[in-house]
Amino acid sequence: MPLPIRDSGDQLLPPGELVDIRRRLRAVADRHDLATVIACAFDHRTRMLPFIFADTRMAPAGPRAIGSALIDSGFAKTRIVLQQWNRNFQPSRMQLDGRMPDIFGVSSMSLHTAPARAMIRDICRIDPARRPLVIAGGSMCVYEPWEAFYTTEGEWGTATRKAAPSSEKGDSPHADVAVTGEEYVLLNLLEVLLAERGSGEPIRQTFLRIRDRGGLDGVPGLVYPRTDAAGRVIELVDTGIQRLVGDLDELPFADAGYAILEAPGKGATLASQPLAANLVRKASPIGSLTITFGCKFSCEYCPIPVYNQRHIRSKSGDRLAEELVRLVKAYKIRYYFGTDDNFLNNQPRALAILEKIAATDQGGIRLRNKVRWGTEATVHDTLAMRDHMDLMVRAGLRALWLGVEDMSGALVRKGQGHDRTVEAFKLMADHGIAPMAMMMHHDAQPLLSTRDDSGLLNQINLLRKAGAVSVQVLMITPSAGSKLFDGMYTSGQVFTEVAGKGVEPRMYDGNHVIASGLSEPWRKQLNIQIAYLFFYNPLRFFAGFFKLGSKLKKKPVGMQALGMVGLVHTIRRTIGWAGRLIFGRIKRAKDVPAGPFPMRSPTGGVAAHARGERADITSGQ
Ligand code: B12
Ligand code: SF4
Repeated sequence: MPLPIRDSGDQLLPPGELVDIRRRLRAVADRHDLATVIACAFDHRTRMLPFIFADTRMAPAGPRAIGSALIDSGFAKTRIVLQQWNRNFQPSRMQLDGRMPDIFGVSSMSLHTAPARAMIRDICRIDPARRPLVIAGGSMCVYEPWEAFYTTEGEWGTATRKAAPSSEKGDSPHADVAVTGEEYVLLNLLEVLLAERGSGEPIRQTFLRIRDRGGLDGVPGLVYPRTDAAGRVIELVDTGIQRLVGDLDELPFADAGYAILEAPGKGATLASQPLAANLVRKASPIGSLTITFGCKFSCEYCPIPVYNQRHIRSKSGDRLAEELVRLVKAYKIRYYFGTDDNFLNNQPRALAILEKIAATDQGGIRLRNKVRWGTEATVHDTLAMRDHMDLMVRAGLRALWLGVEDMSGALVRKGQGHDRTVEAFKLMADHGIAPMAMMMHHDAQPLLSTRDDSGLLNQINLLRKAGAVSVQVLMITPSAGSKLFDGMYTSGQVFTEVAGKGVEPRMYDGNHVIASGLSEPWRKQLNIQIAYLFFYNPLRFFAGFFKLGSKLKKKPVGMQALGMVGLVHTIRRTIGWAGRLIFGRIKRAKDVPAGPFPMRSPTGGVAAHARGERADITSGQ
């Protein structure tokens, strides 16, 4: 079920409010001297195609954004730890500025629920009187906030939904609060807490005091537990859907987040200093950059448009150019990935951004020579830019990941039919912009078709001829917050167990076939491997050398090399699953999974983030 939409006129924060709250917090920050550590959860078992390089070589934007917001609000003692780089980090042993931090934040995608829960379990080993305030956030909490409150290993999770005996549920170590939104929600929470924090009082105590008298109920975007005297969770209170910042120029600059990254390492604790500026580029050769949020399409399997309350939000060209100049100056990062859902959503805005970047020459930094970037867009919007390809190149844009899905239109129609997709790919390739195909395999799509081009391999062949530099093939998988989610469960497509092995959150990656109505779903698992092998192989790698003179230069060869390495990992990590699908018994879910605890709004009504029980769309607070 998609998230609810807030009432019209109440979906966005008042203009200027995100800037203002940071100013207000700066005025009190020194007095409170808070130390915060934000850890990004990462399950290393998810490392395979198509993200094998980007997943660890690009410091993620979410935790960096939260870190930047804290720094910009005056809380200088903030550190970001990425499990991508620090597998052994143990929050219960961390010290920042010689003490246990006041706040411990966990950022996680649903896919990384297992390590996120492990970190929460670990921090909860600290005596409650000394424990930092534990705040969970990221897309896991946006769509399934209950995951932060039930952390017993193997018992709950996006997929392994084996409910524990109800007498034990509440005893599970848990976060103090889940943030179901963005920077503003956290800052809003801090402002409420700091307004009442007694001198020297542990902030967790302030939190519990205010929480217990309902003082957090006016902060939309939180889910917190109500507990009994022994601290056991009884139910969850959901303060509603967040209000979004409408103008992304109000966000704090991204460079601050890079300055507080923990260096890659093997230790369980934190270093005395963050990663030095001159080493940032080595650890994160690709910089992820927020440019826009939202998408005008509404594909049934995608939660993004509703998450954004159907708004398309953007930074201005001026802001973006300044941000890039700062990043180049401070960290010399050359390659960037825009975290856009569809960068070309709004053509005038995209053109303004491109023109500004192409024209910027500031303090000796000529952006068009200094940065190379890529982002996501749709075939439809790319074709609409056909007269502006040169401008894209002048602005340093060198790759576009296009949601091709299934070009036959059997899955979705968003202007990505065969002819249009091929046209868009050729157009880009002719201009030296690498076309990167994102495909979605599904039950109705054959591996190969003889009569038409509906087969997976037929389509990959077309894309290859049209100049595709990379392909990704993901199996359609229920995505929390999408329209398709409930139906996939109630129609019995989603597996809970295969050959005695429970489906884990990390398998919701599109690489594992964990949902299919077919009696032989292993065919889909093998199709994905065959499709990758068809595209990434030594033959095409060597063929790439003959194309070095094309506008795409070394990109096809480079991507083939990466793709082959990625494919080895993909096969290694999914072949066992294919075996289970062939030989094992498949158990399927019957119902839409809801969380382990009752969840309600502050007034006792239906919770905005609850699943299953929401009869219609309700607004937040
Ligand atoms: C860039 C991106 C990637 C990159 C990430 C690379 C990197 N290292 O950064 C790549 C291409 C590798 C990738 C891969 C995948 N991705 Co991806 N990706 C995105 C995308 C487009 C942008 C993420 C981003 O940086 N956003 C910008 C930042 C600023 O926003 P944010 O991360 O949401 O963080 C904000 C809040 O969540 C919150 N927050 C975050 N952390 C914390 C922590 C605390 C303490 C608090 C208080 C708040 C908080 O505040 C932040 C600031 O506003 C999003 C869609 C989107 N628009 O968000 C999908 C998204 C994150 N991806 C998603 C998925 C499913 C995947 C894949 C599984 C592929 C797939 N099947 O689609 C793989 C997983 C790979 C892996 N092993 O991890 C889903 C996650 C859904 C979920 N329920 O968790 C998303 C949300 C897309 C969607 N379907 O809606 N992805
Ligand atoms: S075009 Fe992409 S971002 Fe937009 S709704 Fe469809 S899948 Fe989601």
